[in-house]
Amino acid sequence: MGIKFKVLKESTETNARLGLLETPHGIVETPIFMPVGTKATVKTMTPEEVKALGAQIILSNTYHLYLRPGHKLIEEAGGLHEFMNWHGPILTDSGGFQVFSLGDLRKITEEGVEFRSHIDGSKHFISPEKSIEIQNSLGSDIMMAFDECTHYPATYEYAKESMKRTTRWAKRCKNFHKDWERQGLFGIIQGGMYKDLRRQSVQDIVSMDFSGYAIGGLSVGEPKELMYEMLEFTTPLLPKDKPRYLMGVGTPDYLFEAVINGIDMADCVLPTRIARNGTVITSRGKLTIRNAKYSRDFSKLDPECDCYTCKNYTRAYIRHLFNVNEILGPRLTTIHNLYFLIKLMENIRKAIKEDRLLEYREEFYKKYGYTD
Ligand code: PRF
Ligand code: ZN
Repeated sequence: MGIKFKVLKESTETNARLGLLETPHGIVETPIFMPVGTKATVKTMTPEEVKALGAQIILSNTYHLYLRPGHKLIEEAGGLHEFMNWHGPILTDSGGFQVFSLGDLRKITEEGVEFRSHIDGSKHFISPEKSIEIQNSLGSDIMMAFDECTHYPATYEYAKESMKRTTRWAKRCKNFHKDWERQGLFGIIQGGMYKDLRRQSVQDIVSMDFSGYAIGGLSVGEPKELMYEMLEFTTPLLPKDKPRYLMGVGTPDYLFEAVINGIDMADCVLPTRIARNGTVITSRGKLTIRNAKYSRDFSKLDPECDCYTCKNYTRAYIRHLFNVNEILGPRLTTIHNLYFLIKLMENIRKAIKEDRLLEYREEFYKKYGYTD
């Protein structure tokens, strides 16, 4: 069965597409936003709640699960789906990005990356083969190739060396993976902020024929305009008949621009992370619920939202929960933020279907308060 992708409709006014992504654990409508469950849980939510919000696929992380509880333990449990009781599609990131975020704690060689655990300092080594071995044990529907997310800024020389290494690692991942019926594998495009390197990366990675393609190394601290420029340059180079995934992007404006350029999938920890410190995404922009001005505000978080939180609770109540450190606070804001982005993508799919994506974007930006 493996991974199958079907484009249902191409937008007439932009490069956006409407599609269906078939995985061993179910079908995903694209474009889609994937909530992040790094450590085999979307923080504060049960899988049933995540599903009820409308999530169709979640993302989890090789690096974190390898360290704790260990991929062999998860394999013993019957795989990640069984272990965490999420029976829909799961995508796992390869660990590359997380290991590279460790800074001084890691050393890159041709063979792979040596690093010290951020938990207890113990020494580990992840190679492309090891990353696939771990992801095979986890049993995710979609695995990611082991890559190096080139830091920003990077010199041309470094970005090139790093991109070439990512290509060699991708080849090793591809050769090591055996059961393509049970698990798909996506290749990752790198190349820093250099167009010719991006083009080369696309050429080399696409020639290996993966189940889908991800654009990595963007939204890593570069100015927004540069990120849009690279996105606009790189996405159209990817094959039309395979899913395209923009890694680590999840603010409403980035999601709009990604979809308009032909991206089918995106993920981000942002909505869940900011929810836990009391920041809420609404149709009128972001708000910080701890703010004193909400102490007697008995309206809902977002006047236009019909999530469980907005149907039942007021800003004043949620502010109170955060003020007294009650655990229900982060749960309610997480529900709202995830629902907001899932609903946004649903609206985006509908707008593509009805050929009014640009109109919808304008309407959204006006309300949200984006000036550009
Ligand atoms: N590579 C991997 N995961 C990622 C990234 C990447 O470049 C990014 C960059 N935004 C987020 N997550 N493997
Ligand atoms: Zn809501």
